[in-house]
Amino acid sequence: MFNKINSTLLLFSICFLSCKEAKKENTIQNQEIEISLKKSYNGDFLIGTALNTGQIKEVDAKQTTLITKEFNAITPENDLKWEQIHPEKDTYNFEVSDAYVAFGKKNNMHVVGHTLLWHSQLAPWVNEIKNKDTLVNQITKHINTIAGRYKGKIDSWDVVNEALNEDGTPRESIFYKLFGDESYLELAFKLAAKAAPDAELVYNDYNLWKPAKREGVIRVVKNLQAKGIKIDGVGMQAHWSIEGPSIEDIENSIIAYSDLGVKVMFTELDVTALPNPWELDGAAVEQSYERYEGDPKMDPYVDGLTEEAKQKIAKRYEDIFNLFLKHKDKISRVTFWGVNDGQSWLNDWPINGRTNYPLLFGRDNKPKEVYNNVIALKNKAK
Ligand code: 9MR
Repeated sequence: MFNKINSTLLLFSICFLSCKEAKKENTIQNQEIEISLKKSYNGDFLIGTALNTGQIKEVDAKQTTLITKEFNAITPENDLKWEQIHPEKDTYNFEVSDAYVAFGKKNNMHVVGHTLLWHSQLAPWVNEIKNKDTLVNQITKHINTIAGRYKGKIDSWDVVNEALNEDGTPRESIFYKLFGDESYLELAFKLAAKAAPDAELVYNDYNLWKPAKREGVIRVVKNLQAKGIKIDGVGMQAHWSIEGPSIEDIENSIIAYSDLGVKVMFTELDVTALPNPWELDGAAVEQSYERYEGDPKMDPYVDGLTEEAKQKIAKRYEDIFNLFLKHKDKISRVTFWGVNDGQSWLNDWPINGRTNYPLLFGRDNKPKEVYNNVIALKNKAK
């Protein structure tokens, strides 16, 4: 009797242990076969995305799952810009920015702050400032308050955004005009370094592949370095199309910036396949082309991309990611400007109300074919 009980117990424990082992093995296998961008590019560079307010507030569970599965870095698309976070002289809106930072921390993500100083989307009251001293005071308060609040929480700050013209000369922003020179950049980087000593500090701009604009960035970075002011990276926004810029121009900029001893980040990647008013150049949001609204020639893929267009986008993304992989020692992050095609600013710029397909996830939040192309590059490289 005793022996019978004993052997039943033994049988039961063997079964229990082997079931447990099998379950463990299954979980490991599942983890291994769960494909994602962040896992595929793990060890190369971070893979980021820009979140809109709804995504920060987690209003759509499907999108939240997609964001946390695929990405390990986030940027707020609009909610930390001056007009949003500091709309009146003594009023700050921290509700969404706090939620944004908490979302990043909860999901162990690299949290980017975008942006401390930008001439665009500036609160109207700042544009009314008429003298340098007042502007210095207000910039100081703004940076100390915001960078200070998220000290140790925001990992990387776009300290200054879009300070240069296309030919590399200083943009005549309110900051430049009242300071009389580019020294406002020195102030901004100094303040950010003090308020958020552990954060990575970045100069961010579009069209940084352009040789002339590249020279402007080199001037800005060298000037800060010569004065002993901390700058850690150059953010190349990367609002590109299937036609350009050339891989060679992008590569030359990666090398030039890296040669300055700073990291390179691709901070706002998207690829448009729509025809654009051909005189259009760059990503300055002030440009608008109302006369093309509703023109079907300018909006050819309302019912979906053609096979040819899909292939062009896939090829372009492959070329871009092959370049990124070639220079992965210089690149710390690649961030897409949005999670899915439906959210992209490129549906409304430079022409309102178009149907664009610039990202790796569709309007249904499902990965598109181009997603597989980007992942496959890594499998090839292994
Ligand atoms: O994607 C952003 C869009 O929702 C805003 O309407 C727009 C307003 O300025 O800004 C867009 O993001 C910009 C980013 O902050 C800086 N680089 C260019 C981006 C596209 O315009």
